[in-house]
Amino acid sequence: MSSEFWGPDFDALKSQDPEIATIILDELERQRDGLQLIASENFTSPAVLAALGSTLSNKYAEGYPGKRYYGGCADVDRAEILGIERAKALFGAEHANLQPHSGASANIAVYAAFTKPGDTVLAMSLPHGGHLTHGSKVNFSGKWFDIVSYGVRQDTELIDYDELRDLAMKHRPKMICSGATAYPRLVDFEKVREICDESGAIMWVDAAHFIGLVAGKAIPSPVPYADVVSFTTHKVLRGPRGGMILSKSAHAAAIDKAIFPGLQGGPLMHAVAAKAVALKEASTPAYQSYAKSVIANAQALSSGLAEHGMRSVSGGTDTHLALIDLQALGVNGADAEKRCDAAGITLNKNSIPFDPEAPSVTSGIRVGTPAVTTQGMGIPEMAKIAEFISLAVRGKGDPAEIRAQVTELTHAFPAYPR
Ligand code: DSN
Repeated sequence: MSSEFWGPDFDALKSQDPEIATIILDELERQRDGLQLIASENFTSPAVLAALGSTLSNKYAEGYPGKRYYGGCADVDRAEILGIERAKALFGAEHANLQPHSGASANIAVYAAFTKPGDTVLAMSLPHGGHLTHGSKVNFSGKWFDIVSYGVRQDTELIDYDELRDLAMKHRPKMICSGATAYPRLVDFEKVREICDESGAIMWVDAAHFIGLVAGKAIPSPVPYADVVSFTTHKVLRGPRGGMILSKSAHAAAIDKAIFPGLQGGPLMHAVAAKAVALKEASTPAYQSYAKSVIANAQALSSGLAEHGMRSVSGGTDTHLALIDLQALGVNGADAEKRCDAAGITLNKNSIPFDPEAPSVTSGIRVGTPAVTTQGMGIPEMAKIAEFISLAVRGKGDPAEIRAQVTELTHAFPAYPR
């Protein structure tokens, strides 16, 4: 073992490529100074960043531990084995694959493992909170598969499990996908399992958004119910950008083959190692307390916004995000996003269920608390953030003045201390 780490040398980057170095520093400043409320973002730890910036990036390792197509893989094998063992232990999973380069890659692998082009898949519609890979017409999933979509009820804005069951029995899909990107409530996995058993479908959960809350034992896990669970590692889970798949052992070979050689070549071993680091961090009591605070903060932010006339879709949240209906304010999502940006508040416009506006405009915004909770903010700060958002979205007050208050708040809770 070498005792010396050879890693990021920012001075070298500054002298060799000042243009890129400046961009990296500007982005760090943006992350530090502003409020980061994108529900799918977080601040990774220095340990995760060190693994990501390591010389493991140099190694080709097509295949799996002990079965590689290149020599010299003994060390990276150890990293991947550790990561797999940590994932299985943390989630109580029978099988884990840490190689997907992203959430979309993980999802493509799920389709490849369980379906053939033309098969019917039942998934949540994008306008009701789903994801591009759940059958959007502009995505491979919508082009290559016969996608039947389910959504939420108009009165409750909650998943309509009766509709889900009826569609499953009528269309007999090969696979049913649950999980979404803009659904603030818990999914009833037991019910979805029953529907899958009744209709003979594979149960696939895309847990990208909430897997970190599962890791932190803050919400129920889909793992005991699902045949396969795909997710990203960079959201609440706070790992590197990337994907992961858990499955029952009966599906292990199909999943592994779908990833390699089915879809990907060499795994990104620096990212695999960084995922292992994040899994270790997520196994601690400190992380469990973080996950609970993420939800408490999201609930406080949702209530705070409601006090300012911004209704949460479904009346609140059980998770890390809230979907806000701006129709009562007469401001669309695109304008709200721009106004917040000008005030140093980063969030995204988002369609709400039954949205009369186009996806490029929308009637809503989505806010999430993973990043601000990592910074150490709590309930009192959520009230302040709700006020800042209200001022910005309504176009009241000088954006520069709101931005100054935002910076004062974020400097009291530094993302990456100076
Ligand atoms: N793009 C992600 C999000 O923001 O929700 C989903 O993959």
